[in-house]
Amino acid sequence: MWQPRGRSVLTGLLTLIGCMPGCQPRPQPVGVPFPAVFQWGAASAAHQVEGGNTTNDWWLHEQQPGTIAHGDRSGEAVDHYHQFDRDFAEAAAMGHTAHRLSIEWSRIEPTQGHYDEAAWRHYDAVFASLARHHLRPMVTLWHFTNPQWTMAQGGWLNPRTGAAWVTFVEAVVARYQGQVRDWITLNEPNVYGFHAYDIGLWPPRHKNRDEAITAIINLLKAHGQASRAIHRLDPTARVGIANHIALFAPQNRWNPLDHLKAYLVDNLFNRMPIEAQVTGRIRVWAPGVTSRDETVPELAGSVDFIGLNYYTRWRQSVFDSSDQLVTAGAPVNDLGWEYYPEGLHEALLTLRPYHLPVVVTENGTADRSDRQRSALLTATFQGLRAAMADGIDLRGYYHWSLLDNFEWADGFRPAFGLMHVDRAALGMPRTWRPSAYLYRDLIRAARPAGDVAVGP
Ligand code: IFM
Repeated sequence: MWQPRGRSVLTGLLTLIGCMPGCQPRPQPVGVPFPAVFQWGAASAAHQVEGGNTTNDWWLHEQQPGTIAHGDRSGEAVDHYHQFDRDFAEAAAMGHTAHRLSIEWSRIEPTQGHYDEAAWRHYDAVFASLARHHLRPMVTLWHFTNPQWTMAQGGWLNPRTGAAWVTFVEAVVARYQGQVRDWITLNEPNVYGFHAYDIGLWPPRHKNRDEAITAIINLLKAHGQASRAIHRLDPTARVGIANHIALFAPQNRWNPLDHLKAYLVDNLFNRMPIEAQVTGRIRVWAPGVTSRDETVPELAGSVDFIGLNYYTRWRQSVFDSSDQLVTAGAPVNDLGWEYYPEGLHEALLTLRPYHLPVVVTENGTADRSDRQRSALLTATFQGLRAAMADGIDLRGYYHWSLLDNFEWADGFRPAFGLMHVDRAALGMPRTWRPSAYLYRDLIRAARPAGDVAVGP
């Protein structure tokens, strides 16, 4: 079991003079084999692909003008609600062995305490389809959306939301244990907390950093309870959180204050949630906002693996209030995020101290032209092998995403899909992008001969 290690003054000083976030990993051999248990797949989330999620907070939010880029609304999304079987057939044809999806809480429980039988039957059919296509499910139990009734009760600022969600989690796990063993309780609680309660871009559109930290802490505490409940219902279950890790590096490597800013942002955004889920200790130090230190017994040892969502690196400067500056001259994707696939290896190395299995639960890029995605996939496979050579116990890679989808406040323009979706055409036809063929070939080459998809 991982033992908590305090971040010493020495560690802090080493960070300031040049390594930790932003340091370059050494070049690695390319021949490291992937273990037979390794899962290959793609990840998605209900609200971004299903369509028709009318009873959650995002649906309400989208109806207000000015909330989503280009006036988009999730609407029918990419109609995965009706086309899931065909979509899973395509994933299987790409050689995927697993698929990460989320169950929409607001569909199952549209009003508090009332579980919708048709919604259950829909997900029954989804899991039957995954099994038919030999795709091992990894199921996310909360991916940013909330039933509207929870928001009327104060959303994630109210610990009762966590208690209500744990009840939903118990119902889901009771129904699907035996079909599902890999559970992601929460997707990116850090991203949600800051977007919904600090930056104010996502519902409920608050602008208060202290509230953002409270929401993240309430999510983490609920995760701790959910993890206990899942293991109680199925002792063979494997539970994790999909943690968004962004790399934070100084804008000016000679400026110690830029290093300090990168260190503080990294600590609050990346390390705090991971340390909490592993050790049970929640330590927040946000100068000028709040500092918290509490121990939550349910959180200690609450994850069987660490989920990593990696996308990009952000520069930090004391002369700029933004914490999302892009490296000067660097290539960027369609959302203006630095294209930096080498960072996956760096992000994986930050997880080494926890001595737990790691799953890359998301990684990809917004690239409608598909000019960057193939190079990203090639670099990613090198990064995965390099991380394994460095001792990371890697168990899976889930590309974000199988299909183009609804990218929250950025709407439908950013295209993350291995498959392009023509939303304007009848039936929303899907087409493989060139990178989908490449991913298939990389998986083929990486899988040990004779390896078959492992069932739950
Ligand atoms: O689309 C999102 C997803 O919902 C969470 N992780 C990052 C993705 C790309 O921004």
